[in-house]
Amino acid sequence: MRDFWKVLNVLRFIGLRQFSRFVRYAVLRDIYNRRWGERVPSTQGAGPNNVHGHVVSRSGARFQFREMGLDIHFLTPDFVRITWTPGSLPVGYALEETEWPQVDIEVQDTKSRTILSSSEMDIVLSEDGSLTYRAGTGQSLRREAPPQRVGEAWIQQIDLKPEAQIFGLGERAGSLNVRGRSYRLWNSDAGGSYGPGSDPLYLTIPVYVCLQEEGSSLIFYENSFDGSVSMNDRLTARFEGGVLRYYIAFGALEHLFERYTALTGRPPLPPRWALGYHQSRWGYKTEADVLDVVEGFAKHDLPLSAIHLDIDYMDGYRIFSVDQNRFPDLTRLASELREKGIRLVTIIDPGVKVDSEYEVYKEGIAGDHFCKLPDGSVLQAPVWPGWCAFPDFTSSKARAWWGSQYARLLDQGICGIWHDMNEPTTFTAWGEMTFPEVTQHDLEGVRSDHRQAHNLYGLLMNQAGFEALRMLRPDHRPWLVSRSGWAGLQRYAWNWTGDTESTWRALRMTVATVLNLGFSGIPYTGPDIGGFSHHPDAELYTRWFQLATFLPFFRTHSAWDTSRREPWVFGEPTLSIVRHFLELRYRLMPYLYTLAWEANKFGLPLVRPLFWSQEADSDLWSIDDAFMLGEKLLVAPVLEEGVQSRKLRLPQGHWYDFWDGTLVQGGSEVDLDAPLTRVPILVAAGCVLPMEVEDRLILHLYPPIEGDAESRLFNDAGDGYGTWRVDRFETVMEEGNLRITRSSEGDYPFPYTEVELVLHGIFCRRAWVDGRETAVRDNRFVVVNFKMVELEIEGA
Ligand code: MIG
Repeated sequence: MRDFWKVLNVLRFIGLRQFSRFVRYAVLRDIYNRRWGERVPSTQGAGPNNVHGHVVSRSGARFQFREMGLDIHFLTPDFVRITWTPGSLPVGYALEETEWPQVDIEVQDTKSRTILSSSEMDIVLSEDGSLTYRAGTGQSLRREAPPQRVGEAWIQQIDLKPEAQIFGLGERAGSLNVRGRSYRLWNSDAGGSYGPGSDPLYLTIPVYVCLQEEGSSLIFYENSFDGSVSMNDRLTARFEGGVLRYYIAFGALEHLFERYTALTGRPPLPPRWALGYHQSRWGYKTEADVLDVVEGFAKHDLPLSAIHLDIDYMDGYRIFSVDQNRFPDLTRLASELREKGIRLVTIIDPGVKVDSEYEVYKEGIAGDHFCKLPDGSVLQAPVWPGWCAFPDFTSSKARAWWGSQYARLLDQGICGIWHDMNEPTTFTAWGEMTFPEVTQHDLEGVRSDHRQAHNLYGLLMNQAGFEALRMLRPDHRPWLVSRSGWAGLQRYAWNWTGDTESTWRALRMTVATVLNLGFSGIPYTGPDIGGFSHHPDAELYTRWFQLATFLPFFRTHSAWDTSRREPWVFGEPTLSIVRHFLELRYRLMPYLYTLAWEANKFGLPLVRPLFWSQEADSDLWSIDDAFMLGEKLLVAPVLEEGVQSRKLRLPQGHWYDFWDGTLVQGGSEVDLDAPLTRVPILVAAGCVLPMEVEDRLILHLYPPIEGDAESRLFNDAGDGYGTWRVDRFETVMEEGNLRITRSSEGDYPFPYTEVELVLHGIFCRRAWVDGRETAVRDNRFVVVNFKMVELEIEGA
């Protein structure tokens, strides 16, 4: 049934003309899979059987069972890699090159079990192959039954504590806590429109965080095969091939992220412009369309950082080409926009049109860069241009060739690249919308088929793109946004959440999707504002826009047959509200950019759950209609139609209302005012929130109620690889006096000519900057390059 709707949706975009190709491809795909697919005899599930002996190795130990091998390897004393064999090893695409130091371990044998201990945890292996992990207090944190092997597939079962909640698994359409159902690990096109419950989606990652009272853990399965994770009383993970390899870390959330991103990499700093607003639409077909949009933004006084060109800019959907009638001089257009501070971004799909006159196709054939079938013929499948061939991104040679093509666009002044259809997706009348399973892949010479390469395809397309941009424009930071990917995507690209439906429930689900992507190491993502597939009304658009203002990727986009969605088409009051939030986004840039630096430095996501620093408070665990933007801002978007206020259970501590500065006591449920013009935002007490208007920095000070707090501000040139600086602001409240001390690090000169300090929630009687008294007006005063500010507070 779901297939039927998918096909119908695809037809809507494609028309009947292409449809015969989809039938033909579906038939061929099934024939190929039948002809060349190995029938693995599906044996009875077998466990490891009794352990025969072990050898202690560097940082771990290896065990031999009758049917399986087990390798336990500590990367750090609290981070361990487990590998059950037999099977093919992963190629390592997910991993950042990291040298892990040797870890001292102790091995202790008793009659029925072996205990491996590092300074931070014990792993208890029973004779039958079950594993128990104990950390910290010595309590058992995780218990794994002996794995089972059925044919080439692995099945693992883990006990879950009744209160345990699970987060992550990549991109998911549902609630924040993913426990209670089954999810597939197979990157898939949602077919033009999806809402809550749709699974799988474009970007699956076998990683999850388990929150339970005894302490949290993170598990990453380094296995790219088709698989599933289902969770009820127990968690069952299944992978159709490979070795069963996984990494486990224990500890507080920040620590788990630190470990996972040390393993799979941290996102590089984006160019600063990418954090601005992007306008897109499948349907900006010509230069005139683009100029019209740009003019509209200028006329309505709306800031804009980028315009995206969807597939219509190409000549017959030929990748890396430009339609000369629609865009007669892309170079001129790009440079004209660039002068206005607007970047052009172009879409790139992996499918290369089969066309003997077309340069890219000819080169791909000549260089042997395309995916093939077992008989050595090039795989062909239909996508936008008709029949296409597809580069084998699992070959470094193919990646380098593909990457060299980006010069064609960069040379014309394109500043960013948008990767679509890289699940990979092919059009088909029925069945899986992807390559036949028997498609051959190089996998750096290991050679395997699509069952192993499928989930890696998008990741590696981005690796190719990222490396190309690094090489072709060495003084600029690459900016790519991708629909698909896998573990490690964060090293190369941002993500967007694909073809969401234009409904309130889809808006509601977006918060959980973004949070779970963050739990999966993908911090930069965001939705198509207003939803992709249909027409939002003014209220839905406004609420969606308001939410996205506080998400890393801030872009409006929609399908070609939806009505136009530039902010002004909705008239007033939408236009003014949107303008206000756009301005707010740009004012928040110093804060956002500092979060980007934190993501790069420590692996922390920009958007975090409410329990981020209060894990012990289990009442916060399942809140997925609000989030933290960094450590200091709590955003409670309006996700329901027609409402003017909303409730929220606040984390502990003290908070200030962003809009009027009132102090709000945390730890209980509050009612928040939310007229259409406003999103409830709370600021953590003690925060110095950096905002900017042109080259003026405004430090908004929200005094601590007791004790001290630290805020950071990161600055550099906003692109390239030059010097940087971090300014730290420490706020201390002491006997009615408030002190702000600033310390700086790094060589980049302080970029603001003027700094203003604005106090919230208190009344300031007198102020001293570096010992000199300064005039305070309306709780504001100007400071430049201060080291210390002291304030005498009214009524404190
Ligand atoms: O088959 O390029 O998710 O953002 O506008 C649809 C056309 C292909 C899907 C993307 C969407 C994009 C559309 N693409």
